[in-house]
Amino acid sequence: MEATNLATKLISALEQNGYRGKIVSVEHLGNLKNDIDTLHRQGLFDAEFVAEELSGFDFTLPDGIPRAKSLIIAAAPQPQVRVTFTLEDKELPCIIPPTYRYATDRKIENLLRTHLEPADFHVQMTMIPRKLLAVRSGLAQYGKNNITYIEGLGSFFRLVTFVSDLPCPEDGWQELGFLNDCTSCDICTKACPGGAIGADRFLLHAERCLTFHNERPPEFPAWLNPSWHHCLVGCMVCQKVCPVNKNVRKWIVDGPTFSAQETDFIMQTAGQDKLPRETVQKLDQLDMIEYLGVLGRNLQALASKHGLD
Ligand code: B12
Ligand code: SF4
Ligand code: SF4
Repeated sequence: MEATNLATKLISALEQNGYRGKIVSVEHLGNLKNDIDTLHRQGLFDAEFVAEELSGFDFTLPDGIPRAKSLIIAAAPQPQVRVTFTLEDKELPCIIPPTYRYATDRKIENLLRTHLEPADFHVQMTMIPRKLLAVRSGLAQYGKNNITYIEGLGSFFRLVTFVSDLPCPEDGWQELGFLNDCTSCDICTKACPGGAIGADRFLLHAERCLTFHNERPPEFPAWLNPSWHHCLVGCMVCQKVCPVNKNVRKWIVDGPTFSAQETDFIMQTAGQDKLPRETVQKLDQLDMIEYLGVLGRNLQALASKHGLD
């Protein structure tokens, strides 16, 4: 099949499976790097953020795709998941925000492979700035809260990116765009508990974001009021208050319940090898294993808030 048709078919296949996607030329890898480097040179990033988050990006071409020609970005709609912990005999429901389900990354990768490999094309997942590519490719637009939005999905989707040797038929590279709705709105700015969405600049003050602190150990900084936490990890405030999310903000599915004994193990931050197999399976199913080191501390903050400690 001709590459142009295959690219069109690939985007349709993503849509038929409930995802959205775009393809741009691999030459834009340099543009993405340049966008990030420019902000870095302007001294707009906190040092801890640079060390922990920016260092995770890889702007080099993967060895596995020697004749790389395109970048593929895909969005997978995801709900909030409500999981229930048990403290003594009381239930503590906790929300896991959308986008913590890594499983969709592999599903999308498999879907792309199924279409590309018979035509001798290849894909490899890549860790590049995904919101930036989503907006530059025309897949999404920024909200003032720095999260990206897609028509019909609000901001409730996880982004994933790939490098491929599939030629890019046409390139819709765009200027950075943001939602029209944001021009006369500052609801998220006012609602953000840490003041991370500054009125002084568009770029998030990441070091003031609850997510930045509750995703990593060991202690919360002194300025962060533990009662602000309302999710197992992450934070939903700037997405829930946003009017553009009115049709998705109540999209919550129920996840597993953790018994009093399981909750106790997790709160003691027992290592994976010390947890019962069933508990590990439940956490794994939620893609929460990698957060095991912070779940106990976060649960403690939520328990205190609800008078359950
Ligand atoms: C680092 C990171 C974080 C950090 C920093 C967040 C940040 N804003 O950078 C922390 C830990 C704080 C964080 C928090 C969250 N994150 Co996060 N995070 C990432 C990660 C790994 C990289 C993000 C990144 O590129 N940062 C670097 C900055 C420079 O990029 P940027 O924000 O796009 O900045 C651009 C804009 O500011 C723009 N810009 C600058 N000036 C101007 C001016 C105008 C007018 C315009 C229009 C644009 C513009 O240019 C900048 C780039 O050059 C991505 C995964 C990935 N690989 O991309 C997930 C990701 C961005 N996170 C995600 C989510 C969902 C969250 C949380 C909601 C978590 C949660 N549910 O609890 C919060 C939201 C915080 C927020 N309001 O942004 C999703 C977003 C999905 C979506 N719908 O957009 C991603 C894509 C994960 C995924 N795989 O889906 N995250
Ligand atoms: S709350 Fe308002 S300003 Fe913030 S992202 Fe939504 S529409 Fe934009
Ligand atoms: S995720 Fe929470 S803390 Fe972070 S910017 Fe949004 S409202 Fe603020």
